[in-house]
Amino acid sequence: MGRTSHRQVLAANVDTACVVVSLAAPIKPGRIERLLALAWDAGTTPLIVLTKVDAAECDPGTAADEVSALAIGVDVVTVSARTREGIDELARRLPGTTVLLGPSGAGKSSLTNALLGEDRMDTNEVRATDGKGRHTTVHRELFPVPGGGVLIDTPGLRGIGVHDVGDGIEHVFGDIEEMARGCGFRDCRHRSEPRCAVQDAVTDGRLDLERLDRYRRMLRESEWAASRGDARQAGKRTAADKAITRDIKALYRLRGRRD
Ligand SMILES: Nc1nc2c(ncn2[C@@H]2O[C@H](COP(=O)(O)OP(=O)(O)OP(=O)(O)O)[C@@H](O)[C@H]2O)c(=O)[nH]1
Ligand SMILES: [Mg+2]
Ligand SMILES: [Zn+2]
Repeated sequence: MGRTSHRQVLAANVDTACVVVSLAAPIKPGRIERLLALAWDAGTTPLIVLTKVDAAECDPGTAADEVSALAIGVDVVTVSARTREGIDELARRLPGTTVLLGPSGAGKSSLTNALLGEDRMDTNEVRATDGKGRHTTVHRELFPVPGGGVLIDTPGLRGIGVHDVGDGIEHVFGDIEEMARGCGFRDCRHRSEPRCAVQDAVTDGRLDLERLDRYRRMLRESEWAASRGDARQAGKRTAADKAITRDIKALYRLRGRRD
């Protein structure tokens, strides 16, 4: 999926964006933060789904704590599509329209099948060499959920550009933005400026330096994108919003006839 179409999966009418993270692979904080920014920016409520707990590489509780620290104000649930651990609880949290986001091989389609209670989506083993997925799902697919609501499976997102996430950055890094209010300079870059409250937090261990680096990187990219003036992008978003709204309306009409 190209960068320009990310917003398409997250347009109007989506209530919950599940950020699907495999516990059978190393956790990539930057990717989680970008997906969260994308979800917030699109006006959805993100939920982190740690999946493949049956095949976890690390202690699931420790992983959940690590991910919670990146995802302030976001719930984290742990599941296995294989054993169905946590699936019913997850289903109860997704009453409206839900989209599954995450890299190829994370287990989005397996989760779709588990939530639907039947094998509707094809799935594929991740590559043995590097654990990457095979981009098995190539189109977005919408399904009515037995208990009500709509589930949207998506192709694995390849790269997420910052013009896709916009205001989401402030939301994801709300802790740092809050700290920054204490900086001596309004336009503090939190590098070597005097009276920098953010650097103070790093020094006394309240803030992870790597998280600060990721925040700075995203801000830089976003400023760069803004300086280019992405009017064309904004136009595409509108068209994409219309497309998904159409899909969802059609699905509800179908449900109405069936019920
Ligand atoms: N052990 C275990 N394996 C799982 C689980 N969920 C998915 N897998 C496996 O992970 C691999 C990838 O799963 P998919 O559901 O195809 O992943 P995807 O996110 O849909 O990938 P793309 O369609 O390529 O974006 C498959 O071999 C699944 O069987 C799980 O809960 N436990
Ligand atoms: Mg898939
Ligand atoms: Zn500062």
